[in-house]
Amino acid sequence: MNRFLKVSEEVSEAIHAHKPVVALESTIISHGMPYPKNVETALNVERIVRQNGAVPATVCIIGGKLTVGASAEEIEYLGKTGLKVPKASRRDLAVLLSQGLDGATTVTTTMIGAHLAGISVFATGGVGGVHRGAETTMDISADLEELAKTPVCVVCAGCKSILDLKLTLEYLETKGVPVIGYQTGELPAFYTDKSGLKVDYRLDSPDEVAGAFRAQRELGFDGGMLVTNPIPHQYAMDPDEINATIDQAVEECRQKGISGKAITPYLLDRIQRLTGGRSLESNIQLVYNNAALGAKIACALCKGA
Ligand code: PSU
Ligand code: MN
Repeated sequence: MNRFLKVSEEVSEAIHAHKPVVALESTIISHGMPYPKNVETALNVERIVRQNGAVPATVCIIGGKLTVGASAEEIEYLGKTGLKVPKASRRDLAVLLSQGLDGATTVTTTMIGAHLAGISVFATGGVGGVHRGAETTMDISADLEELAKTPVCVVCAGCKSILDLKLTLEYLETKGVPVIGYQTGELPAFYTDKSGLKVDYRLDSPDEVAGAFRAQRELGFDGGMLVTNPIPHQYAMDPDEINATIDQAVEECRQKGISGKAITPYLLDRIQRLTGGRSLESNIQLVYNNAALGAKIACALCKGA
């Protein structure tokens, strides 16, 4: 096994027994939500994965180990330490691991950890994408490259409109990443279940998603798959309101000159404050919804294996 990888006993046993496992990320804990809601949410997400028949594996970097299956104490530490835990994308891994440091894994590095450990399904809230204005800033999340080259099925609630959703879909098409709408033909936009953009394919059951993922593996393709699962309607926000808030946050971000990896956490925090915490509640509910679907897909994959 890779000397930088640490897989918890429970997760390791489940993988070896071909039981369903769902990977979970830690940037959402340290950078995506305030303490203590972040810890409470992360522990609830693990519970929901279990209730749906799979073993949760929260991924993070602790003391120079890419940890797959964080303990409750580690989750508490990541949540409490918050922004002081470096947000770790692919380019950060070598230095953080060799220096024995900690890190919060993004979608990119959670996919890497999942794949190294042998986990095929990963559930989260939102993935990174092509930022608005990327034609001049070149700010395109490493998450899209990772989806192109690492064979993990990522379940999310679509992309936030802090991104250019149209360009994000174009980029994924170029990279050969299938974008699946779960029980919808429209790309969900995180806080809302509609974006006005079509997804490549609509699939209606965990079995169908598992079937597509299996086919991709049998074709010998390296890449992953993006399953977009709309926020349950009762938790969705009003599109006009949330889009106006996002526009305001993006404009403030631009005026303050915030750049690079600080952009996404800044915007998430601003949006949460501007909506008086209502967007946080939506965010939490959509993550729960994705955790349940991720577990069902992981179960379907095991059943057909
Ligand atoms: N989008 C969200 N919530 C998040 C993130 C994105 O709605 O927490 C996090 C994820 O960890 C994602 C990362 O992988 O931000 C993308 O950051 P960047 O845009 O810097 O690549
Ligand atoms: Mn970026």
